[in-house]
Amino acid sequence: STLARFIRGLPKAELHIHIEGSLEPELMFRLATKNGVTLPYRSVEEVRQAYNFDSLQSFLDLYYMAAGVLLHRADFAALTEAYFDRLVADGGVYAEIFFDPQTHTDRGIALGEALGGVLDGMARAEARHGIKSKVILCCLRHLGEAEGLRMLAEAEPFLDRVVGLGLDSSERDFPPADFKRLYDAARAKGLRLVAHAGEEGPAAFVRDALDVLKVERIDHGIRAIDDPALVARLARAGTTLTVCPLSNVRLCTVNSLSDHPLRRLHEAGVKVTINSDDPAYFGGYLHENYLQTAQALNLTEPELAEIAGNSFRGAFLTDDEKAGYL
Ligand code: ES4
Ligand code: ZN
Repeated sequence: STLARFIRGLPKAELHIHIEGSLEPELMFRLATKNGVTLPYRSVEEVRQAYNFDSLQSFLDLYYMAAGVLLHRADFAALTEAYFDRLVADGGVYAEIFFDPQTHTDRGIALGEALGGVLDGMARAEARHGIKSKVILCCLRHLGEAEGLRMLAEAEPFLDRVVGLGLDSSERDFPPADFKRLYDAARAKGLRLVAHAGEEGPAAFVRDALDVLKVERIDHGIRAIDDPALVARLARAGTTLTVCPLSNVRLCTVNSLSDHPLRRLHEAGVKVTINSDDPAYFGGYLHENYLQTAQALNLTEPELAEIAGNSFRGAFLTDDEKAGYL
């Protein structure tokens, strides 16, 4: 269609992608066989049938299990390279990817192997497609702040190759304010700061991520829609929200794409972006998120261009780097 062609041709940055969430069932099986890891499924079809989530936690349980097939540096590189092939096919020209060190170090994988493989994949994607990217390390909030501080300390030798710190995993029982010391420590090391907030948790968690953690961007942030004063503040401050529409539908945090808060946030002047979150699990990569959202919310071409522009304006790029994309 005309709309699909317009979107594919629109230069876009992806700012909310968990690289482990780009593990397609085919690669999952291939790595399981190669690495001698047993999966609780007999086929790719059976895996896909399990992608029927009713909450964030129901997804996370499967997602952490599946990450168990990633053992070697080359596995992480293959995962990452495959993601960038998809992104480039979708008209993506830049990405900031999330990586969860604790998912791997807690199973005895050395951080240098896992993160090294991701960085190898990023370098290989740049060599093959000319696409640049940066990596954000995410703290698994369900493990608590002390474990997050240990992760940050362990990452110290690699921080010259890391742009920022994020906070992900189960939101409701693990409020942003519990991670103040971690964020203070990361800021002192010069890291850029983001956090998942207002995905399943309340608008107050978005406010606390801004006020207590002093993050520059909010990942998801859709529950801000419940608090008009907060929406006005996000608009006034120019805070970027990295919204993931297909993820929100699949995890039942919104009822349907057609009443997704993205349109109302955009109309209130909030800098929203469109992203894929965990594309192998949620039914689509960047293009599919743009297309389905545009169709459901009747986003016009100028609106889509503005949203794609937001993805560069909100990126952790220097002004010179941004000028090359905008
Ligand atoms: C995630 Cl959708 C989502 N929410 C929170 N944490 C995550 N980690 C990977 N995907
Ligand atoms: Zn996410």
